[in-house]
Amino acid sequence: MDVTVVIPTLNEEEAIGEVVEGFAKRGFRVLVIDGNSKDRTREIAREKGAEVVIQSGKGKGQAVAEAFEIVDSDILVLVDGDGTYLPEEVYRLLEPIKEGGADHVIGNRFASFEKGAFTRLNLIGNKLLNMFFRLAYGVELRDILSGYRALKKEVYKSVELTKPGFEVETELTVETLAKGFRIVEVPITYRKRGGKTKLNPLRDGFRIGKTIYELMSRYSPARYLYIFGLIFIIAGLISGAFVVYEWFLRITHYLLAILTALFIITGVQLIMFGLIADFIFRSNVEFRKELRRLREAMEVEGKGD
Ligand SMILES: Nc1nc2c(ncn2[C@@H]2O[C@H](COP(=O)(O)OP(=O)(O)OP(=O)(O)O)[C@@H](O)[C@H]2O)c(=O)[nH]1
Ligand SMILES: [Mg+2]
Repeated sequence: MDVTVVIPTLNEEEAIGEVVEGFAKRGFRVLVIDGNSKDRTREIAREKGAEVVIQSGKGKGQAVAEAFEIVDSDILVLVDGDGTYLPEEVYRLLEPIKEGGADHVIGNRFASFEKGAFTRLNLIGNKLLNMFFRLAYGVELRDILSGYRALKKEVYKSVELTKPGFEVETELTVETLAKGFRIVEVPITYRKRGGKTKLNPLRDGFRIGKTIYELMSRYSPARYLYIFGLIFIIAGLISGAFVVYEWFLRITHYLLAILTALFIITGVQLIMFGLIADFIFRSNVEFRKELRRLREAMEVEGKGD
């Protein structure tokens, strides 16, 4: 299968040579998408055999989105240029796709990471964001922010990336799930970084958390409705309890009683709409999956002729 390795870089002269070489000598085509580095990153990358493109906009997310347009291989491997991931482990990521068991493979860094590869803040932040993700989406993934991934052409050509920066991994994960593709995680090694980080843990961590929340509407639009429905019902229960309590004291609140009924009816309705929205959305995802399976089966048959 034809594979292109995409490496987004911004001032990574310390590590980029080793990374490009690691993939190039194993026969992979390498595309470096550079954010206008002020050091020798582009020169070194070219020397080691990469094709180098300067991104048209700003941020890792924009660079990745642009690379997805340029590349046309069966599989695209995405990896950072800071030397934290091992080129020789790329086969672990390719395997599940080749075997037909996955459309998008994530390298799970928590499997084995070098001391100092995560700062303490990054480790806690990563764990928290993954936990939040599992809670919000109900999908059992351990390392959604990993920078080492393999994607089938269908996936990288159909995901819609709108975020410019470090929200890109979150968006990639959510879009893959929302479009009905299968994600698999495989254990990989994570090494300590050479060169300076481009990540601002607090600012970017916050943005990623916000993105996980915002994108819930793409994957499970109903969850918003559930939350609002629940708020209405709780408000209704509180005002209702008050009305009943006062009624026992022989004080009757007509208006508040009506309001209570409205709160609870509205809340229940919102939750019902949510259930319907969820049902429609999920059948849609199932439908896409089924269509894809059908198309694949037809392609296999077509090749047999
Ligand atoms: N093209 C491009 N690449 C970028 C940009 N910002 C960061 N990168 C690259 O994206 C990759 C990931 O960035 P890192 O700074 O390593 O972020 P991180 O891996 O989340 O954080 P660390 O754990 O500190 O390494 C690196 O190869 C960066 O050079 C950008 O604006 N444009
Ligand atoms: Mg890094």
